[in-house]
Amino acid sequence: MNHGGISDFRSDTVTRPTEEMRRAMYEAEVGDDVLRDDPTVLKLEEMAAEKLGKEAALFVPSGTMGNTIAMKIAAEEGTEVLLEEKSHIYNFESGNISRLVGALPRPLPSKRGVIPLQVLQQNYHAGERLHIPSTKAISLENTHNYWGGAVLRPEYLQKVGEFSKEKGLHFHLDGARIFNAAVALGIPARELARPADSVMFCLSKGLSAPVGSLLVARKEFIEKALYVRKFLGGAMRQAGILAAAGIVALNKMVDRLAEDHSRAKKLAMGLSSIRGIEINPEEVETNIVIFRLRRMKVENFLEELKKDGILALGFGPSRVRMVLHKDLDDQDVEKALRSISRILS
Ligand code: TLP
Repeated sequence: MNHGGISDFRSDTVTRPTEEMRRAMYEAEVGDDVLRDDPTVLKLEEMAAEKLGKEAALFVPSGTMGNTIAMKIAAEEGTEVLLEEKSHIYNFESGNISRLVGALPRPLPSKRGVIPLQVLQQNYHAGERLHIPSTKAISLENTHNYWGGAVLRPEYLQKVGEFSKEKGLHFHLDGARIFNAAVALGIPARELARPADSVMFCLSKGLSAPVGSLLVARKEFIEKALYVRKFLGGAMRQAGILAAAGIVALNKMVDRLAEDHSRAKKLAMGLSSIRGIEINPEEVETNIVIFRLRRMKVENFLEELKKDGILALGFGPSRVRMVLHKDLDDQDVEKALRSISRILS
């Protein structure tokens, strides 16, 4: 089911709200969330905290803001944050760790989002020397966008959690797509969230709500987050209108993510048999499909695809990203495979 004949594979952020979301938005009971009396926002926050197994939650306008707030509280000027070199927070969030926190982001290599424990250990600085910033936080991403929706396992997260505790670090999880990870593993999202001190997740991606993300953590952390959200200009008034769609997203849109995952697999399998494309379908675990073009330039490829009513994103000099979501069905996948075969033949 595409919109206006266009099959939009650019991102799961393009999903339109469902009828039920629109109805819930229309009917939402609202208050003033800056005064903390919007009942729908409070209900969404309570649900989010419960689903992620944390004490409290805060509704924020975007994933970027949720991550930035977490970093602002977890680290401080002149300290350091360990993160993965291809992470969204490091590459695509306007340099906020440096600009707004004043901390040094230290990008570390990984195997598809998994930074070896030894690498974390080697890069941890206790700050005992005046000229070396002390490490305050670790941030990981689950699922990992750049690594094609790769899933971090609970056993690994547990080890990072233990390391963080031992060193007194804050462990933040950019869980923009944490429900995709949970559905792929067949476990509740709270099992992935447990080792982390804070988690940000998005309602506006595969869960299809129009706007919003949540930051979940302990109560004291979320109390501080309330101040930082205000300082960043992210406090909204009758935000219950938006939160209402988020409640529907959490109640109704999580289990269906499995459909996106199986379509992503189908697309990846199809792509792997097209000459001129490099992809390992085994690596596709969730809703993101990334492949390399062997000969054609990405811009020309995207241009040709567009002529067939298909949109995708360039993700680096020879990489293309296609993301599955609720507004794409089997026919869209078949149409894309036909078009790509034609373009590369
Ligand atoms: N990702 C967007 C683009 O920015 C690339 C997308 O289309 O995938 N963490 C992760 C892992 C993300 O993928 C994104 C958005 C964010 C954070 C930021 O969320 P927003 O866009 O709500 O600020």
